Amino acid sequence: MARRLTCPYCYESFAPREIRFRCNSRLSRTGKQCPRRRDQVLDERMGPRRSHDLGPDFAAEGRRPTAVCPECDGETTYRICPVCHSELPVQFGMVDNRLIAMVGAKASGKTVYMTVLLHEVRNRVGEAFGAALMGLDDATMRRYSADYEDRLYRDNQMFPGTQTASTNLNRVDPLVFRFSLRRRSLFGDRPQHTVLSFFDTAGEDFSSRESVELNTRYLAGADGIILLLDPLQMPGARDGALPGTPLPGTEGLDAPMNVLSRVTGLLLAPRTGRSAQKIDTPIAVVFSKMDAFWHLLESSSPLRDYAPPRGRFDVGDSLSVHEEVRRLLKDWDGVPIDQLLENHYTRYRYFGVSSLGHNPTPEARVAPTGIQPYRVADPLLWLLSEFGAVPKAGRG
Ligand SMILES: Nc1nc2c(ncn2[C@@H]2O[C@H](COP(=O)(O)OP(=O)(O)OP(=O)(O)O)[C@@H](O)[C@H]2O)c(=O)[nH]1
Ligand SMILES: [Mg+2]
Ligand SMILES: [Zn+2]
Ligand SMILES: [Zn+2]
Repeated sequence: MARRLTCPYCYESFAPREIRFRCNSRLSRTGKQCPRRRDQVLDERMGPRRSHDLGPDFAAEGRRPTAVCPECDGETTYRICPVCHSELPVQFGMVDNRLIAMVGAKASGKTVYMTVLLHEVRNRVGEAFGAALMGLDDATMRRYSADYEDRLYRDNQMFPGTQTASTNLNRVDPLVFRFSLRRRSLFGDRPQHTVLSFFDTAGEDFSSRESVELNTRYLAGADGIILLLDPLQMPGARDGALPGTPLPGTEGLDAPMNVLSRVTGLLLAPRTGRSAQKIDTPIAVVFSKMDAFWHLLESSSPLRDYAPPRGRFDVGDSLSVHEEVRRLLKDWDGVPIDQLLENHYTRYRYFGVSSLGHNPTPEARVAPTGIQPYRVADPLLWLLSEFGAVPKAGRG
């Protein structure tokens, strides 16, 4: 089968030659100029937010970096997705394009985690790894700062529950970033780019039938999965949580085991006939809100320690966290989770993180001590190291 590409905006896949172009609407050599207009397809798929006045789109040989507009004879470098008409990243199809799906039950901490993770990668982690993270398009930049970063870091507020995506089944609106790492090689310093696409799902999207189709596409197209599980939603763990921890109500909530089963079902479904085979998409199984459990851990626990800040993904450290979480799962009645992962996935790794480092206040604000993230970047760095986009250190 020919190589297929997956759009980081709509998660539909297509052959490289199917890529379309958009006229740049400038005055061409022959003195013609295409008028700007709204793009109906983009409107429909991505919402009117992304579709202001744009040049017309047309088909041409999608494997080439440029094409000539049939209406005005102008040459354009804007390549667009044939399905949703989003502008594709420069060198799309030539640089690594990695879609990372983030899923988890309602109130498991996905929105807070994504906000803190991206903030950390743009700042502290980026510095340690010599990496940069840039929004790939204006909408991502605007939305990340207005809807996420400002709310948490400037206004110190938690988020309302994320809106379900199922109001428009075709519409996904992920945040798309370019992760660039300077890599030293025999040929000198050269940046290596990876496109990362994050889709902040609403927890209930994994329990309602209507949105299963959308999520199947989303998960099937992903190169890596971050599954966020909330120990406060596990009966065996809840009781041990730090006194004063706000416990998510159990009404309408889904136990982490059920969320994992459903995600696994979605990943196995399109693979009829091969169902005996394990899922090879790497899955980071991340336990959130670990600050509520620190008091139960010995001071020698790898979950009290920080990952060594070496600018490499430390394999030994990650494996000791993995084993520690597996041990905790036994205390938390979570052994079925471990068995399911073992039976169905070739690559899974456990993580324990705290996005905030503390409980929020009863008014749903950041604690006065501020945001003190713990190990939030480990899952992403593991996935990137599995893709070969971040160097590993140590065994493995
Ligand atoms: N103690 C502690 N609580 C956290 C942490 N992260 C999130 N929480 C709590 O979990 C609540 C839900 O977090 P969200 O990120 O909004 O959860 P979500 O998974 O996006 O929820 P939906 O959008 O409804 O699916 C927050 O309002 C906090 O009360 C953390 O690191 N530590
Ligand atoms: Mg949310
Ligand atoms: Zn034109
Ligand atoms: Zn698309």
